[in-house]
Amino acid sequence: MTHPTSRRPPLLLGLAALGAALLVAACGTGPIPGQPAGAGGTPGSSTSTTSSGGCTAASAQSAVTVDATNSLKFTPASVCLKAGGTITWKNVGNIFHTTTDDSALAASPGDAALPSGASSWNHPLNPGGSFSLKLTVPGTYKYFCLPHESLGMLGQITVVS
Ligand SMILES: [Cu+2]
Repeated sequence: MTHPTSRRPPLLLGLAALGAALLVAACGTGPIPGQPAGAGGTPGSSTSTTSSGGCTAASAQSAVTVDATNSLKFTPASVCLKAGGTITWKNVGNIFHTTTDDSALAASPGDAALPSGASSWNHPLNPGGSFSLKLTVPGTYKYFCLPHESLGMLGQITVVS
């Protein structure tokens, strides 16, 4: 033995590592090393993050509902809407939120986006409250929650005609 101080058998080290891995897996909500944040979503929703890929006239809905939650998320974070359709935000928790698409109010300019010709909005979502908006201009809308923008409470709407 050239290292008399390291007397712990390798098997125990392996078991300890496995136990730690199981604890991480059981926890579930924490970020997983090696995966980008937000990659823990449901399978099949991977195409709906940034591009409009997957949102076509055939797949677009004429009415969608997005929940604003106590986890400081819009759920679903990305929706596909027919031009002239209606999006409704619902505050399903007990924390005040807003739905806001106005680059003048965004801390990060990239968190707000509007197709040209579309109007900005900024509307409060009180606990239990809701707000509906009809979107007629096709394109990509990026909106956020005013108090929680920096915490990643962001959403996207793709409108197709
Ligand atoms: Cu919020």
